[in-house]
Amino acid sequence: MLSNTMIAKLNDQIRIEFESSNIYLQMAAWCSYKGYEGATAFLVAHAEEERMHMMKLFNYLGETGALAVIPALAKPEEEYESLSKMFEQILNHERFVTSKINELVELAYEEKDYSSLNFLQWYVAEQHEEESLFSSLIDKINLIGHDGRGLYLMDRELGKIATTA
Ligand code: OFO
Repeated sequence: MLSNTMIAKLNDQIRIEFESSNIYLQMAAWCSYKGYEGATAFLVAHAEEERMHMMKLFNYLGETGALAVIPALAKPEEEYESLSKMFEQILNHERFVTSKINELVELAYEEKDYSSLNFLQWYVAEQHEEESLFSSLIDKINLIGHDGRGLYLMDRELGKIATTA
């Protein structure tokens, strides 16, 4: 059985994953509007992944006899300065998500809640993967360059990742 604090924090994480999904979907809309087809496909797929992260929490709360609460969500930004700035924003957002997962892990330790500790390991691994993916994408953008050709190559690369993922 989960503590009330754990239930509240897991529900808050539902909100964070949901909002992440919406942020990436809005970014995908901006990319589509700007003609970045590869980035659009990549971000749509990533928005779906975040929804799956949210559903895992929703299911875990249900399985443990707790009530999952579907929250009101913040509206994402609509305008972005550039593709490279957008990826920097994504990396910062993922770092924020990692800090929230770490808080959950700390709480599970404090409460000797081994079930949640085990459940959260998946998120720890996932955050490690996501931070490393986005920082390598930023490195690539900086390497390829920010001019038209560089953006074209980067967009193509993102499209490839979206189809192979
Ligand atoms: Fe991209 O973060 Fe979910 O967990």
